Amino acid sequence: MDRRQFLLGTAGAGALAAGGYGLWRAADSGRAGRDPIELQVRETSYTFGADRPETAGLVSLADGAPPPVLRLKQGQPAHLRLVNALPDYTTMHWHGIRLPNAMDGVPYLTQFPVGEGEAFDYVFTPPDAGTYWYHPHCMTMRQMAQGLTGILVVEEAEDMGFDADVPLNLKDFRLGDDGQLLPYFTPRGAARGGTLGNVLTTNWQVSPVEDVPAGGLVRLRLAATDTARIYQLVLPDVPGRIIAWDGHPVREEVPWPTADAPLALSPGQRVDVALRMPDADGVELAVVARLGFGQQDMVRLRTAGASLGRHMREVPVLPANPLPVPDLAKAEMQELVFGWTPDGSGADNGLCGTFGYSFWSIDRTPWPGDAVEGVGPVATLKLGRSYVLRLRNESPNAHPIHLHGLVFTPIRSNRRTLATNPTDTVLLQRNEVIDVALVADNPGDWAFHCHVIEHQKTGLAGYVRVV
Ligand SMILES: [Cu+2]
Repeated sequence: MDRRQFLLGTAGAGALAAGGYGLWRAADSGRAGRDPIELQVRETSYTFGADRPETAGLVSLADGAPPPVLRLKQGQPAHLRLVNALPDYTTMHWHGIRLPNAMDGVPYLTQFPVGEGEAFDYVFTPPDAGTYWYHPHCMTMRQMAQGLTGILVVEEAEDMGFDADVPLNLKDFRLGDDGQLLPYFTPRGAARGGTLGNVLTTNWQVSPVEDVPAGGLVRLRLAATDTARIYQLVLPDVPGRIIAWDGHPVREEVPWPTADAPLALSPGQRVDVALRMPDADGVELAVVARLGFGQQDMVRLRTAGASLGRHMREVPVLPANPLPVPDLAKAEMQELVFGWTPDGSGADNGLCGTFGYSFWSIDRTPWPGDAVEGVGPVATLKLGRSYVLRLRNESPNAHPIHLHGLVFTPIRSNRRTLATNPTDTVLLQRNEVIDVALVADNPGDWAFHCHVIEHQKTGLAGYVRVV
């Protein structure tokens, strides 16, 4: 079905999505009769600390609380029913999960926007374990700024034997003195590195304290779900190791960050860290974000109880995910250029929101909008073939480039040595060219965009077709 047929066929799609379609998928995957996990998107209010007024107009899946950590099992079918209780359209995207195209949550490309009072059933079986996340892909700028981002953990089939598992959702809010949300985006921010928030939170808390077992092995799951900020992180000075990057167990070591060389975690990226906590009770250690001026503890880990006496050598080697291996000898190269192409017209995103202007482009063409018919893919890949995509950043800004539905591996950069770990989101620094290798093993139209949402929504978006 092409985009035009899809648009023509949408009259009944909402009802189908709410009723038969998802249930048919569930039955098809052998899970009929098991209840779906219901995720109700709703407005809520919340207080970001005792010294602040309550903030209204937030969006979550829970009342007075951040969107929950969702936990699925590798290789087991999941059925997530999105119910929209907002007076606005939405969809949900499962960032980094390799799933059927129809479950990917991209408006007009893979589904119709979900209206107020409507539902959509997302049914898929996550093939890969690891740390992923979810966020809307319709009214993305507004709803993410309002808080609708959450961590999605896909647990390994076997218990990995950590003494604590701590998901940490890093996300800024942009609040005025009255505690209320400031405008979600600015033309100045959209034209540069994005509009940064002024309240840095972890799981919607400012510098929260997490109790973890003394002498224990702790797995941190850090996810950068902000719309703009590239976090510069320094990890506690204890024995530890980076065990997974963007969901997948690392193949090549990622250096332990230091104050001089912090770990850059850009919008959309995740890192899993194993730490061996000190033996004494009541010791506090921080994960620190270094800022332009000063720094902030993103979380304080506090040891509790008698030492468990664990050893770093007991940290398991995470089992490799079943990823396809690109055949570099046969891979065809395609180049994609990310650049600055200002344009007074905004994208036509139908029911999913527009800024009214464009600044950015792929191959010098700003994305005309999710709802525009007849827009072709930025690349067409043959199913099952290997490719090298040359990602060329012609702009002086950094862009975390995200590809849906497929996993790719950065293999070289013109500016630095890269760890060649499989990913779904790679940070292209200013004027950087990175070659990434992939196997086009998942058919469909896969959104491909910058994860600085102000860049995505002002032109730096497109899709890759796998047929
Ligand atoms: Cu960008």
